[in-house]
Amino acid sequence: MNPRKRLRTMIEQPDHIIQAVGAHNALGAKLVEQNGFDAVWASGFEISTAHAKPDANILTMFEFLEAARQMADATHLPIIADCDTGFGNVNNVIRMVRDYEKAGIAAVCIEDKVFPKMNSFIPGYQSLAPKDEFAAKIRAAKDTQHDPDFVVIARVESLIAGHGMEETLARASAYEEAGADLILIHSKQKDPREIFEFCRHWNSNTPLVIVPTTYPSITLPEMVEHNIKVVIYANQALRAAVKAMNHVLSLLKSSGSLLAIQDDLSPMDQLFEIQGMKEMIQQEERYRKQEVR
Ligand code: SPV
Ligand code: MG
Repeated sequence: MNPRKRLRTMIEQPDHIIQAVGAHNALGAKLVEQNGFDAVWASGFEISTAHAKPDANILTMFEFLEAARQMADATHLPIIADCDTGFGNVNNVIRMVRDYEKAGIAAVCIEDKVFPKMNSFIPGYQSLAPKDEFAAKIRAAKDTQHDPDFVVIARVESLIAGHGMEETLARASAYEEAGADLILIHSKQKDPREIFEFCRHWNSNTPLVIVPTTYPSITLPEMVEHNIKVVIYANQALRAAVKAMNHVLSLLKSSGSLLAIQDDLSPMDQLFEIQGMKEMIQQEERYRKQEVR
């Protein structure tokens, strides 16, 4: 089954929570797949960090797309691409959907902030786009896609920007009406209470997506209870990698010896396995045999 169909099937499967994990390149995506998750989140935050650039639309669409394309190329998992605000207005969204669909991406997610967006956890810069303007972007995205299985996610930043529940629900409903396949409801609270409140008011069949970065206490049974369909663990793998790399680098610097860090390293064989080295050698041998004949 192709990744888009797989994502659609998982969305329609009752009582299954899709667990997506953030990545910024093929390696990250591959590890997400090897650890049994359902999908990869091509995270704007991760891709920006990997370029040592702020998560604020400093990178261009091409750079985000190229990272997502490499992830799709390296795994069989559906890639859910974080596309910020759609890289501009409706015209940019139309080009974006064409290009992401051609690259084999299963889903795109756009958020209702003004371009250039700012990472949701930086206070003071969270300006929302007018509701109708963003709904038009969702309509443009849905009108542009060719494959009916391609998924468009509308991300509501109204709670992040400090607007009330009423405004937040009105925005989510407008984006649903515009054709969004899923609604991502984002929060920066330290506990999931406002997310639960939103879920209780969400009397609709359009499934919900959450990103519980700031409220890690939420459990999978609580998500089932609140009808949440997709959970995105957006950046934990990268944050773990940065911590592990810093640990090894500081130990190496202070000790001046590779022996001090041996226990902290993945074996080389594991990296060859990620590369697909064995398969490459097997394929070369197959063709070499054909040459001899
Ligand atoms: C990302 O991973 O880029 C996201 C999620 O958009 S968040 O950083 O929580 O806004
Ligand atoms: Mg992002």
